[in-house]
Amino acid sequence: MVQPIEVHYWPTPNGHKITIALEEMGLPYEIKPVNIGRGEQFTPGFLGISPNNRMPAIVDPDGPDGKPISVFESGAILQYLGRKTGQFYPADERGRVEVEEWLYWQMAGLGPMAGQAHHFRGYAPAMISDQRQVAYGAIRYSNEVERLYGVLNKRLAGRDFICGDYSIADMAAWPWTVPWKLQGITLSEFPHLAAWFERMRERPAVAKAMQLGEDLRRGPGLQQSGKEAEAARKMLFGQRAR
Ligand SMILES: N[C@@H](CCC(=O)N[C@@H](CS)C(=O)NCC(=O)O)C(=O)O
Repeated sequence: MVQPIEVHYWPTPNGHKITIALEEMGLPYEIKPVNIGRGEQFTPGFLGISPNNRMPAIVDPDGPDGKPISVFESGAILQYLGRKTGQFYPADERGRVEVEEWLYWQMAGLGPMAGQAHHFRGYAPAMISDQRQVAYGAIRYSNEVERLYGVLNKRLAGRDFICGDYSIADMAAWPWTVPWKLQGITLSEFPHLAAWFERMRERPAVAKAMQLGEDLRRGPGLQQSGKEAEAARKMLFGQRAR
């Protein structure tokens, strides 16, 4: 019997990438929630598989040579799953390079920049009394995210998916475009991207993965009180080596 892949997960864009991939690939999996607002990313067990104290991470009991393997970093997980199943990650070198270009574009560009935009637009205004300090970061990262939307929009002109055929590059990028309003983006200004956004959203596997995230967030005992949300902010922001 195929044993499920453990998915150490919390419903954020980086987490969604992996549940989308697993749904699309038809692999059995089991969610192991890592409530990052409650500091579960710092437990020794989790750090053993994800030393950067970030989710997502997976443990595949049926790794290479049939032995278990753990993988952290969402891009590495997508590549691993793509290689394992031979799906959504071309085997030919040219096709693979193209998918990797856009996967790394997301990992090094869209994800981190959008993450900073979320921080400066969504969280910082309530945390910093001098709003001028917030403005510089908000403008810098909003501009960069907007530029990246422009790049992706151009790429998607005449293509249904980022690399033509649906691939792990789409699974990586799409979850980061879901909070477009929070990023200060007007989606209709990017028509090719907007069409792709809908194309992605309508995929049953994508819808299922997103619903799973919603259900987890609403799960019993998981809603945060105001105090808990504040404690979570303290936990998440201002981390240093320790
Ligand atoms: N480059 C990493 C980033 C992962 C990441 O930033 N995860 C965040 C949630 S989206 C997290 O686990 N944060 C916990 C923390 O900041 O302590 C990846 O793509 O896997």
